[in-house]
Amino acid sequence: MSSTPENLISSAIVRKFSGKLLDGLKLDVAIVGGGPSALVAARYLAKRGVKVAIFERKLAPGGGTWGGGMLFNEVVVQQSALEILDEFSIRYEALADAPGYYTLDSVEMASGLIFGALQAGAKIFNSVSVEDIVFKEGKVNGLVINWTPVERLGMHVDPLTVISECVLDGTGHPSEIIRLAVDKAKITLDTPTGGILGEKPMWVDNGEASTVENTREYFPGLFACGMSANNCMGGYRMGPVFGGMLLSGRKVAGLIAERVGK
Ligand code: 48F
Repeated sequence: MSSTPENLISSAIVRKFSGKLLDGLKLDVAIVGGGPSALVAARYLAKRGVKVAIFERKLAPGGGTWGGGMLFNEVVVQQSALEILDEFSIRYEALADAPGYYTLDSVEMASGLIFGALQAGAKIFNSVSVEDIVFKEGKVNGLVINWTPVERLGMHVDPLTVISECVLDGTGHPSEIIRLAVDKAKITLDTPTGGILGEKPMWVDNGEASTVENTREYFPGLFACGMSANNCMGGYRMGPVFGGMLLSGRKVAGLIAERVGK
């Protein structure tokens, strides 16, 4: 029987996706979460020739970017982050009454960051939840993944694994991957207590600066960026200003690229 269009379309999707997933099972860097800091990290890593993929729980990557502030779909960035927006060709406008601050459309930012990461060569696996880490001989070696609908419906389905030289926790406020590593692998983090210090309340300028400062390696091979890094080190939250997130992503890309020798 000859192939029908229905059959050709379905087989093209299955073949292409299977190839992408097969290729994604062994990475230099596995990123968990597709928020703004992780998307920036993915682009800068991919541009340096690092094999990198993002695993994002939701259907749409972009994390907390889409909704702006309280669903008013505009966000604010500071001057120091403009060159990162330029790198992604995302447009912004100066605020005449607030020198040093710029506004931009949050939908353009989310879609621009996603597009920029993909165009640079990073892969994004959406609707995939990371439910555990691979931990061997005292080192974080990768991720344990499953479909988000499997997770949400509580289906009893075994996961698959992704092996990687480094793991980046970009899961935002809860630091899900670092939390898993502390709770299940009993690792000691490079923090004053050895554990997660926990995010502090809102203090915009302090939070913005500490997000970048706190972006680093917390255990050999395990890095954190964005709000996850701030949660690890007890930094303040900052709301809908995104310069710190963008700068955090660029910083962690540099640290990881050095770590994997690229
Ligand atoms: O929180 P999120 O946007 O990450 P971020 O880069 O940015 C924070 C800002 O959006 C905002 C802020 C700015 O001032 O405070 O909150 O730190 O995105 C985190 C992403 O990780 C996904 C989650 O769905 C979201 O898109 N995520 C979280 N846990 C998992 C996950 C998991 N276990 N597996 C896969 N994805």
